Amino acid sequence: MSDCVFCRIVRKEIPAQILLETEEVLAFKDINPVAPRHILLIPKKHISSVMDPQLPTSPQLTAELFSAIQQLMAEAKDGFRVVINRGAHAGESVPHLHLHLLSGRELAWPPG
Ligand code: IU
Repeated sequence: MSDCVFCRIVRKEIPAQILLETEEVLAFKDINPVAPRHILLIPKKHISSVMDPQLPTSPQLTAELFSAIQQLMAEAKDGFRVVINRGAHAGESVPHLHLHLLSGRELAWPPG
């Protein structure tokens, strides 16, 4: 989608601190981190949310998402959390599927 902020990051029209890029996924630092290490992992193709009926798009996307989590979190020896916010009650604010990868501090459970 041309005006989607994450699509614009994918196209490098908006600067972001990119940590990993593959054929189907992109990972970059969250602009407003809530943990010492807060990464967003997104499909490069515009998928509106985890409830988008076009999911699952391809086995390659699924494989690249999980491979990216393993690569990005390899150093998070004390643990990490993967979060997808969906809907108003969860605080979803950007309509392009994104996984939050959080590490670097103890994370409370249940989440607030
Ligand atoms: P949410 O789950 O939709 O609430 O997460 C959106 C995240 O995208 C949130 O943590 C923002 O800080 C982050 N973000 C960003 O990193 N860069 C941006 O240009 C915008 C939002 I807009």
